[in-house]
Amino acid sequence: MRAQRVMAILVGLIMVFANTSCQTEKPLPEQRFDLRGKVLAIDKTAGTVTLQHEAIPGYMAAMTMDYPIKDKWVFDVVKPGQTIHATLVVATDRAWLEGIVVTEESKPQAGSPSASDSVHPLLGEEVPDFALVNQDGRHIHLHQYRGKSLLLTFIYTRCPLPNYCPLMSKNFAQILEQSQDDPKLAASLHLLSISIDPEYDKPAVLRSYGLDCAGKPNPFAHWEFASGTPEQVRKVAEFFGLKYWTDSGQVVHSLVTALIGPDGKVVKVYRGNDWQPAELLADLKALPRG
Ligand SMILES: [Cu+2]
Repeated sequence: MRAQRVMAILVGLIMVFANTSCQTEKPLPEQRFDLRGKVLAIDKTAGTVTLQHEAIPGYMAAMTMDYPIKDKWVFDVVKPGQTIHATLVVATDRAWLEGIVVTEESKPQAGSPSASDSVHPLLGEEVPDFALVNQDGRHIHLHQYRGKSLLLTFIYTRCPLPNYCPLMSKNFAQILEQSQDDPKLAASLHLLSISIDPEYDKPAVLRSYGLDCAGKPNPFAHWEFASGTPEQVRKVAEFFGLKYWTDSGQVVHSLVTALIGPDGKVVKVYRGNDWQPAELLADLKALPRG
């Protein structure tokens, strides 16, 4: 079930709407799109529905992802297997569904999708010495951060959905900023955003994206942005259980953020986009300082 959920938190992009800055504060007008799709799962606690939906021409490819829903009644009415029609609302910092109408009841199906994906990595598992290339074109490898608390996440600079990659970068910016209140914590913390679009996110692109996010005066001292060869990125992503692929030129992906302790072992994995910077800061503070 968990693996299904992870699989389900998928996002697409189109460059026209790309909001590449993680510091954008200007509210954009809400955009509304008609959306039709099949409900794969419902999570009443999280307030989300996993929808396998058709393409939104000019905006988003057909894909499967979790959408927040504000109307509580939906969770008592909508069932997996139904086809629904809804309005996708995309605002500055979030997206959700409203105006939901069930258009077709579920049909019995022969065989069900398997949830055979195992959840990686295991807590306490040692992170291999993955090699990547940072925003300065320098080769880096993960063991070089041993002795520090390493917080890593996966993004790509052209991601258009405000509550996916741009939110991860905003959260990271907030964590970095708030860590400054505790000089010991700040000194022992390193952030790493890994691009899953290495063909486009070359060092120069990551550098300019990172300058927007990481602040001054020494932007990359505690927060680096990395990609590498597609194979290098794939290996890291696989280890952390991140799913991504390209569909009609768009990157479809799940979200995974991981905290690695000073000993190089996985402390905690935060999936999806509903974790809060405060929660992560608390976890960081509880770690032994290397
Ligand atoms: Cu994204």
